[in-house]
Amino acid sequence: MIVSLVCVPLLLGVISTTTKVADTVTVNDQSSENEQSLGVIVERLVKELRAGHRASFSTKAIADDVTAMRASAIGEWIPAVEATPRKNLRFTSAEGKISMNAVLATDTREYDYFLDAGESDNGMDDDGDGMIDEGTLILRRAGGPALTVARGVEAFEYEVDGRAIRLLIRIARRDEKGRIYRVSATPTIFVRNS
Ligand SMILES: [Ca+2]
Ligand SMILES: [Ca+2]
Repeated sequence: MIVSLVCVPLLLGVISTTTKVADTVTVNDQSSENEQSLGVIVERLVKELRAGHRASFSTKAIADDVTAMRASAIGEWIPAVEATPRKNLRFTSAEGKISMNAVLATDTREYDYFLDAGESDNGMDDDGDGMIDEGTLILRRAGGPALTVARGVEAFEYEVDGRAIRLLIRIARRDEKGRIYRVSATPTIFVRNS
């Protein structure tokens, strides 16, 4: 009897992690193109993160990290800090290789988010284009050049909690009439490898 009680939450956990990524995408208006591109971005991120190595996760140090003596300078890459929202992430992932074999995984992926010129991170639309705190999400693979993943990104944030990563991405688009469309995704990913 005790065994069956223990099994229920475990089963529920498995079901929730296999929920399709698309289910976590929400749209505030008709913007199928925007939704589709976010879906593609999130699907790739989820795959890469699932096949990632938890021990490889690192983030750029912020002022708090220097104060807490986790880093000697702001911007230095340090091991991921748990339970605090961060905007950049570097990790190695087995995705695209033999995804379950941690030993063969080598590719380093670095996601970083930069505010547009004219925007500051203050919850306001500083440059008057209707989008709030928008910026560009970039990806560097194996130390290569920065590739643009998406522009008009109003939020790219994640929190690490053990092997779980809670991600938030919100993308905004402005049509020719100046209307703003937003889509967001908030997947939780469980990293396979330690
Ligand atoms: Ca703006
Ligand atoms: Ca702003």
